[in-house]
Amino acid sequence: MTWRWVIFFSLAAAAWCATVSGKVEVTDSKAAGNREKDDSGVVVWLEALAGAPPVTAGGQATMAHKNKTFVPHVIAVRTGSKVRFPNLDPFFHNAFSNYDGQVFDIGLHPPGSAREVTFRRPGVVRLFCNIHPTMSAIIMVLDTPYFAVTNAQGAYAITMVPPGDYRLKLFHERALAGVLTALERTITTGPDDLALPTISVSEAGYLVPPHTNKYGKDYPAIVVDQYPGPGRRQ
Ligand SMILES: [Cu+2]
Repeated sequence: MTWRWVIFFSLAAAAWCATVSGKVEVTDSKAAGNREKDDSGVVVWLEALAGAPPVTAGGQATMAHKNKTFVPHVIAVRTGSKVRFPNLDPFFHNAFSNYDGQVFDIGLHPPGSAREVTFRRPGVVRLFCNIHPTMSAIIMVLDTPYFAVTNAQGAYAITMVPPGDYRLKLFHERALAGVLTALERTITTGPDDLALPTISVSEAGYLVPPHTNKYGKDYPAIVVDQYPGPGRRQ
């Protein structure tokens, strides 16, 4: 097959695919009174009801250390994808996860450097920094190419979805597992774009789980950043 036919079939396949879009509204948030309304960070994905997920090359994503936070706070990637962790702060950081999902540890991470981790195991990766106890983030590793993460307004758009029947699933770090399971639904896509009704995700009953450092111990009471020199206190 010539490259012209490859382009033709690729464009034809793209024409048959749809965008599935909608809005997620986070409700019952304990933090709602203290901050602007923020419906970001909810992962929405589609799993085909028939057949195996299509084989696609692993993607690339970035999660930076910046101002003592992981930016962005939530990302979703396909299994086999590489996530790059650049340290944009003038002091050391770390990223590790020893909970569910893929276990990893990028070690002591100097300012201006970047580390990469390939995520091969599907699941929720809850990651932390071994130096700064307030830092946390989520990497959702999915065995499907059809996913999106909501923006601050709760909007999502899953592109290039072939016609078929799918199970729509959600993940939100401050929602109980039973709440998320109850929100699952089956959808059918055709050649036209599909706009779904708003989905409300309740944070009721959620308690922030405490976490330890990577050694399973409590964090030190005072964090001493190790750059640009010893003794710098935050
Ligand atoms: Cu840190």
